[in-house]
Amino acid sequence: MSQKAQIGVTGLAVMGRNLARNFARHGHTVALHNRSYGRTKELVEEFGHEGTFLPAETAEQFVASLERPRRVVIMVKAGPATDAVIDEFAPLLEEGDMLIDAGNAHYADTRRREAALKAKGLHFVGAGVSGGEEGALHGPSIMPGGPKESYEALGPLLEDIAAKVDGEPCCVHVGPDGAGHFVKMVHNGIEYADMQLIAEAYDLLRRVGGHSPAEIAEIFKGWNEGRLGSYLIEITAEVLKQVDAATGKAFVDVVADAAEQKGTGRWTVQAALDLGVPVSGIAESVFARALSGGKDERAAAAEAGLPGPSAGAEHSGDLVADVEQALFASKIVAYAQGFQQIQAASKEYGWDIDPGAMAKIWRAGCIIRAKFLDFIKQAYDKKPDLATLLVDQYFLDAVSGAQDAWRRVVVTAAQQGIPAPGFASALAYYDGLRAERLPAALIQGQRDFFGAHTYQRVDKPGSFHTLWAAEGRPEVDA
Ligand code: NBP
Repeated sequence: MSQKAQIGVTGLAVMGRNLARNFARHGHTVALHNRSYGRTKELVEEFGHEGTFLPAETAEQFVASLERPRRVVIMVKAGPATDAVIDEFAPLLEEGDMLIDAGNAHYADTRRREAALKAKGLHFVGAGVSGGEEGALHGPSIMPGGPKESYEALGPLLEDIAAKVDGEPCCVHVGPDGAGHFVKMVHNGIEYADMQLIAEAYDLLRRVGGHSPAEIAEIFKGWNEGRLGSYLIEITAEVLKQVDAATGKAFVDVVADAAEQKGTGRWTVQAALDLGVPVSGIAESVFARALSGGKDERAAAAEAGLPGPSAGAEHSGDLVADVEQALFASKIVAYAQGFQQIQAASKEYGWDIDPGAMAKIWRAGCIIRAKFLDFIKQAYDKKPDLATLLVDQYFLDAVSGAQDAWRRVVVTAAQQGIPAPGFASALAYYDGLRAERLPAALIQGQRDFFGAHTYQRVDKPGSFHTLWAAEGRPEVDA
């Protein structure tokens, strides 16, 4: 074969097909492969005119059509399929060649695969790709991990097809081994929190304010022009103004109220638990989806008639303005927690992730793209080791400016019996963070009482244990 491809894509379902087209539209020759040849054939028939594709029926033909170092993008169903593809291709590749897993793999799988392939002299790059099928075609946000040296040969191609902000690509080498997939996972976790907070804002505007979905769509449209400006706010307005053609009702009223999940939110919370990072905003959003899907429990509660508050107090304030403040402040908390998780993992695994660069590559192409990511980037540019985003001046001012309204909204939700776990837990996190003394001191006392777990004192160094059973006996150095 004379002509060689700069990059190849194996796995040509919706995501792989669109990524392949994106590479081709940017002038790269793209080798194509899929387990079943039908998808490969379809792609060439439908979109062959968009660029230069080299379709292959077998893995051997595909590998032979790639220039060296070979760059093989894997875009298959995450899990055993990825391992199957790696097992098929690795023996056909040579030292220095790259396998790039652009699917939604768990970062622990990516770490395992990277270590195994490194031993064979191959580069394995776990790359997070966000933006769904539209993003894959028109410019996703790309979060590649893997060996730094692989980025030299791979980075320019990925940057070519990535979304751009002021000409700057939304793609950067995140860090070694599983760093890219970890960051993509947290991105999805933050997305869960963002969506839950938006849903709570809608619910309060509807149930407390009595606004119709169409009116709330207009409110969100207005918010999208301000500091909340983001893709998720924009599409929320679109969803809320949608009318169901069959019934003439608001679309949101004909959709079953059980939110589904694919698992990346859950992974984020599981990883956060292991790292000991309180991502309460993400956790609440995962649990809220689980509660919404708890058919049996909800039916039992309805049957038992679990009572709400006897009299719902009026909201004291401008509800729309207050909810905007509560939404913005809670969103800041959720992002602060997500970034803290990234920093904790970076430290744990020695990834050396630049958090400001993550904010930068999320500004376009991905689901959580938002105006305020610019401020996150600036915060980390000013102070890369920022302990929490909440102490950066912009965010500190925003949250302190919002807090009275935020508290009013949480009070109203509690008094009227409307669940707002995202708003309430974000506020509790904020109050926990700023507390001079936490009741954790009492917990330490309890732990020492029942398990002799010892405690530290505020007035002198060392570990102490109180002889609880012997009344009046002094504490001892442990
Ligand atoms: P799917 O996740 O639906 O996977 C379908 C592809 O996997 C097909 O090409 C299929 O080949 C291939 N495949 C399977 Br299934 N088992 C295989 C095996 N044992 N060996 C080889 N190939 C196998 O495709 P998708 O929705 O395009 O998503 C691809 C990846 O991108 C996933 O990891 C997904 O999580 C991630 N992702 C998706 C989105 C999105 O919006 N959809 C967004 C971001 C990331 P076949 O044609 O022969 O059956």
